[in-house]
Amino acid sequence: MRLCSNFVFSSYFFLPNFNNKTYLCERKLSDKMERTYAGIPEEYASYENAKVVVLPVPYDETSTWVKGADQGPEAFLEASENMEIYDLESDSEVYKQGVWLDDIMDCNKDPEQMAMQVKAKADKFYNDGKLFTMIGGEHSVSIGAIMSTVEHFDNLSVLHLDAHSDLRSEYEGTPFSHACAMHWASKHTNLIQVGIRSMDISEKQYSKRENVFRAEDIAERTDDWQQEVIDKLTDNVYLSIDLDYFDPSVLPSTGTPEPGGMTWYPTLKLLKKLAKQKKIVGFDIVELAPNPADKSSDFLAAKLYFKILTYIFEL
Ligand SMILES: [Mn+2]
Repeated sequence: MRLCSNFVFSSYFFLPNFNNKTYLCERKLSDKMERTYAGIPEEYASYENAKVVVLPVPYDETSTWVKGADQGPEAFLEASENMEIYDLESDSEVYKQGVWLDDIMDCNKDPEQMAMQVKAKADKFYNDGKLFTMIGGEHSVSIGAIMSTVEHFDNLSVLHLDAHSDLRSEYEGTPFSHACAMHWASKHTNLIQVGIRSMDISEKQYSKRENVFRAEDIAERTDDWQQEVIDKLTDNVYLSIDLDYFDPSVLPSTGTPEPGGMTWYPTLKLLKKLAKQKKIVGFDIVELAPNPADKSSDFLAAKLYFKILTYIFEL
């Protein structure tokens, strides 16, 4: 059980010289405690009672430019532990639905083997009736999750938020690369992409223009473009969010930032509509590459996750 409140822990986090005793106390106690998502009380964190499972997958083997997505899950968990877990918008505390935190995955280095590890985990969670959620890691972690989701839910759509279309059939010798994250989904699901503003010409053959909401088409629209996205989806939806979907001014800490991206509130509006009108059966948030000098991206990822859970269960 957590013995010190989130607020005390926050004091340590933001003000390291505020109270050195508190710091020492937290470190010592946390060694003995079972870690829970966002530091929630154990009564809401057991597997049996949890409606939600969160799988941290710190895989970063196929990324090509800025490395660091392997640090994403830890930064996400740390930010979550320092976040207020009451939601103002819905006047709710969604964690009381039960959130179980799996161990940080010990990933096989081979991308196909890693995908199969993720698939086996997702299979188990779906069989146990859980909402499957995952924190990356680079985007290749989504491939195994989507393969599993297709086996468990009929007529699946994948809603893919990203700067990049990720549709290559293979990259550097493997179809399980981050650059191919959505190729399999494009063949086996109804894939709808939002925020796209970069692709290779080789991906064009796999991209259906009518299923892509490019950033340049929507970023500055103030009408209800979100509903147009929802109307393209079938009832069961797996949501995959590459954080580089956001503009770098909103979220800078990611492996391949692209200018001209999306902002916070229009995205929340999309996610709220999605949760209200469709069944989100699982989701992932990937490509957080934390920068120790700027925690804002870690907090955005943590808050985004919390908001999605809130929209699924509390609206
Ligand atoms: Mn991307």
